[in-house]
Amino acid sequence: MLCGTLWRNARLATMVGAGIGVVEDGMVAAKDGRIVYAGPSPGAVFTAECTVDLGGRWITPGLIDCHTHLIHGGDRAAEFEQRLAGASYEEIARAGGGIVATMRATRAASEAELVESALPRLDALIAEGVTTVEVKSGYGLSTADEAKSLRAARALGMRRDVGVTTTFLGAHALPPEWAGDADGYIAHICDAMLPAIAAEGLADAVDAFCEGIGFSPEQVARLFAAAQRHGLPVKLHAEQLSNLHGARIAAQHGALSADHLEWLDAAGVAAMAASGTIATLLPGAFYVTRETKLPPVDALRAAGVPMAVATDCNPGTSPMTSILLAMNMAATCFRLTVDECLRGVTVNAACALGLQDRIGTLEPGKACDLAIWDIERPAELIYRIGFNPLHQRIRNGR
Ligand code: DI6
Ligand code: FE
Repeated sequence: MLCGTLWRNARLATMVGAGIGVVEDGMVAAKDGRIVYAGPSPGAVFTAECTVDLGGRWITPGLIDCHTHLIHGGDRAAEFEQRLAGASYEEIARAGGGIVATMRATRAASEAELVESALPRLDALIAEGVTTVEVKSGYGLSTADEAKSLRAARALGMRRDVGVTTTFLGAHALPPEWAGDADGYIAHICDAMLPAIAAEGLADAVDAFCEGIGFSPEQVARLFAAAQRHGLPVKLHAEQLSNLHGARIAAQHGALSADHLEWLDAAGVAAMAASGTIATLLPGAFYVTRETKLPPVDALRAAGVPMAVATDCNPGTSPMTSILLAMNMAATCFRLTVDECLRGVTVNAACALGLQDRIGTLEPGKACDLAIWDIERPAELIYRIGFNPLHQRIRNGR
């Protein structure tokens, strides 16, 4: 069979089956941007236009960061200093800082400025082998500013060779114009913002922040019903700072993922297991907020809830642009295994975006998105801190 590129003499972590699907003497063949073979050498007989001998390097699927807030104006370094001096994240938020401070900076920025300021963050992820990134809005909090943010997110995918999926997070915080009327703001999102954003095709999913400083489960349920009327899948920031039983609402709506989950209880785990909702763990936010409550990883594992791992890159609780560090923190802080960390940024992250048919594993028919690593064993990707062993990143076979 004639193929475009053949990578041979490689070790593969295919992510197929349980574990990470190791193939010790493997090869990957690509044609027209897709994988046509990934498995043991010699496998099928290929004639390739280009053959690359990887000298025993490891190939994983291109990494997927399935939860980021890459698009935002400004930064919150001053709040970081306030927190170092003793203020809590919730105190700062209630005093008009936090998400609303970033909202002001985001509203003040043009679409082009939002793109330019996000590119260095995106480039940091790309440099670590990320080939797909999810980007949320949620710092505009008006129709025009949310649409601007989502257009900026889509533009990132045109400025760089990376897959971008967009998530509308209008229900991230209550903007000042709606102070005291969260129900009114949710109705406005359902009746005006979401229809406008859906009509322009700007969002691939809808998310909300279910929290005392965010929105109640009842409000989230109204939003999710509206999202489903527009045919959009849903995700939820749930049980991050307290247990409002948001994961149950997410599960009831067949959410792709529920994210954070430090305060998730047994009933929430069971609901997620029943609905097939992915648990996206965000150890960067756990670390930055100095959370001590651990997500119920043992219970999630026992219930068979697939776990994803992401950076949550945002200016407040996770100013982190390293997916490798997110894996390290998931292992060290949350006790995920090496295999769980790797599945968390590949196959399970693909599921959290509803893209499991296109990316996330090394399998024929999937996009040929690869990360090629200068390592001897996969654990090195997770064990080192601040070290990047990426040899090469391949997207769509190139
Ligand atoms: N949870 C978070 O950790 C981020 N958003 C959310 O809903 C924080 C966003 C911020 O502080 O800017
Ligand atoms: Fe987030």
